[in-house]
Amino acid sequence: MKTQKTPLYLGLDASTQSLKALIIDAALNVQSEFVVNFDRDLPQFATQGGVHRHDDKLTVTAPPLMWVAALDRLFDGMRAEEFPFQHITALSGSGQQHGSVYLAHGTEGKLRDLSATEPLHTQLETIFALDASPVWMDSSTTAQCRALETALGGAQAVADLTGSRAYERFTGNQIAKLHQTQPERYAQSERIALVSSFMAGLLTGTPAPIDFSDGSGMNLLDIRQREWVATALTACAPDLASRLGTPVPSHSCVGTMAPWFVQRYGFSKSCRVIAFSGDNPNSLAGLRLQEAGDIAVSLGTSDTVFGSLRDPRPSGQEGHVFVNPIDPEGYMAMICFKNGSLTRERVRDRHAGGSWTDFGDAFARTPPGNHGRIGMFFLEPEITPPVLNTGVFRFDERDRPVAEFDRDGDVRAVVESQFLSMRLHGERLGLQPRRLLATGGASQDPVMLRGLADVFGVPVAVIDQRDSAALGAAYRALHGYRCYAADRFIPFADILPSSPATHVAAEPDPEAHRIYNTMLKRVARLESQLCIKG
Ligand code: 5FX
Repeated sequence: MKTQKTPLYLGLDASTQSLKALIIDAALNVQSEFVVNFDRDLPQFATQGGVHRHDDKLTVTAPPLMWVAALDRLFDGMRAEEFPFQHITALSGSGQQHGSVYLAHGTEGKLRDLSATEPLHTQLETIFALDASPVWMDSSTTAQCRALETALGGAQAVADLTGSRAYERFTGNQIAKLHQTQPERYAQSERIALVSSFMAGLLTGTPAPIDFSDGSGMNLLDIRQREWVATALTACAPDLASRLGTPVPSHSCVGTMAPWFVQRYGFSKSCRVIAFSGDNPNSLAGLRLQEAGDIAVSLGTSDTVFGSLRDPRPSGQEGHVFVNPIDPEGYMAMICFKNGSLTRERVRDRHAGGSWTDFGDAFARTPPGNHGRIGMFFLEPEITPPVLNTGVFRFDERDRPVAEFDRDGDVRAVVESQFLSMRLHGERLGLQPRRLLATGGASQDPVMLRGLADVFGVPVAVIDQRDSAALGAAYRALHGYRCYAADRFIPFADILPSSPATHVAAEPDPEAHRIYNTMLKRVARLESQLCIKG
């Protein structure tokens, strides 16, 4: 490897399936990337897609020791390629959100007394009070969610305080379940970390604080006061505050690299570790969505909409508000839609012979507004809006249910209803788009770009940003380091100018947009009739 002498900034991404490192220089150029895939490279942990699915079909966990072994493997691989660790000025990271790591009494001593001749994972086998960490795919805590909502005065009350109603995967509910079902394990846990703060703690050699942004995915943090909600902690488990530690702003410097990394890999003793955060907050940083109104629409297997905002309106029904990872005064909203690309593909396969070109032709044969017809395709149980009964729900121009549309009508309906739903639920949380950045597999498709521009009434740019979480972590390493060096918060935009996506791929058609404004109210009404029916 060519020795790179300029200061480097490293972003680690501990995602569900892999651990990645992405390195940038001070001019924001990506210098190199390395990856360890859990299933392929660490077969001894026998994961599938990085997780273990349990027989009850609801419990999903990952072995936390695997994440330690992955760090050994990643850095060993980089050393084998003569990576210049000594030039890394600062490092930050990203973790899959919501997952929790239970550290037994005595962990701090073990982190302090590491021998540089041994890998981490053989020395840290015994630090875990629980060797199966619940992750974000777990949905086994419905009873704990209802109990939290009852304790705090209902779903809207939980959302007003913590940014989201009680969700099964959110960490507070996971902790409550552990305390109720395995109290001895809870008692053994001296610290409880998120995946993000756990990884940061390995690097600094001392348990690292949870950052405000990833901490917002726990149903425990007051997103306005930026402190734990005492009633939520008490409702989940006793003596929880000391186990969680004090949360910190996401740009905080949480330490320097522990001696083990300095001795074994040649990191500089002064290499700073900036607080790690969740993968979605890091993606927001990676796409540089610092301006309120810059909203990303990620069109993937599921669709996600997220963006920065100043005046959030958390909903007791859907979506999430997190503290913003790059603006300590701000917020980010995020909404997940389970019926994304796969659902569009199923309509394409049925009506366009599997061809996106034919799908596009069918879309173009019907006018915006589909002659007043609305069709909602919930081929998977939907998260937003919460609709459990799967199926296609078609309505005529007077909102009367109908069994079928013609093929062109179905094609237009799936695109329009999905994007109208995104706009509706985004607006409910306070997202007001100035422009959209489309990312993900389907974001280059002209049909999607036209639909997004017309439904939202704003220009749409396409941004092809793979590894946005790792890149965001590298950006935050650079930004956090500059804040640390200046001893004050420096606006992210002063260091990383706004999103690089400048090429507008679609401008809205005002006439089509007017039609969608009217349809939006009908979609809201029709959706609410379908919500949570099993
Ligand atoms: C967000 O709330 C989620 O649960 C997922 O996007 C995880 O963060 C994936 F890692």
